[in-house]
Amino acid sequence: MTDVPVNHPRYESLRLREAIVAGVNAGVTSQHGLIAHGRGEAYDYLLGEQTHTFARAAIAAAAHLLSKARHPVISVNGNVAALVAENLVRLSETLGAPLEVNIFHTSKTREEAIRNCLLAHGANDVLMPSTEAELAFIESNRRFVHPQGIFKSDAIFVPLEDGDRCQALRKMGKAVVTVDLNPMSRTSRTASITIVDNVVRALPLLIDALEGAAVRGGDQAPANFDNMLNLAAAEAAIRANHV
Ligand code: PTJ
Repeated sequence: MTDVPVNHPRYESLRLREAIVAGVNAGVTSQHGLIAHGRGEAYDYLLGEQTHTFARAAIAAAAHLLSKARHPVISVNGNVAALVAENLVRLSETLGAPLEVNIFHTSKTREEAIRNCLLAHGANDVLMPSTEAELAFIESNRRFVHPQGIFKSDAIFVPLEDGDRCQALRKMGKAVVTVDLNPMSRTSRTASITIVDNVVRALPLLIDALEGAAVRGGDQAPANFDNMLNLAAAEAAIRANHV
């Protein structure tokens, strides 16, 4: 960052703000993405800006679910492209899952910018939304998907999802793994597995969990993961610290 000293107490938070602003300036992130980021910041603050035990449990369950999926896909929007493009590419390689651009705020130009951002960070191929395949149960731009990607998938990793599409994907019988700092959001409550953590911290841990499982020659199913109980633990952590 240009003018913030590394020892500034809010350095990491300010670095992420700068990354999101850079994403907007590069045409990757929408202006609405700034507001969504601010909401995430607020929840992260309430969570003490750390990865909690409930997030680690969700990451272990997510690694298991995604590694067992027949056709996992990684859905990328403008916020995550700005924050974690390199790790999305690493996840795609580790999991052998395609990256697919899918955004809420309609813009062909931004879809292309997100694709280019992923290619610049080492992706070989990026699937794009198409009018050849549409998701059921949803009206927004996010219904347009790639026939060989999200449309065909049995499991989707979609950090910072919106509630409507999450519900639609679940109704279509697909498993959804999301990352959302708000344990009370509709997405959090609808997803199969919700990792309540900042995507910046959660993604490297998810990649580690998948790589660790590969080294061990197969992972073990985490015992009794229950998404709603896990979300209750996240909400309790917020209340214990701040009410
Ligand atoms: O690029 P687009 O058009 O697809 O737009 C992307 C956004 C994120 C703007 C869009 O999907 C949106 O409006 O999302 P929402 O409905 O505001 O939901 C965003 C959720 O992500 C909120 O619950 C935030 O708390 C959460 N969030 C924001 N930043 C982070 C986060 N969760 C994890 N890590 C973050 N860094």
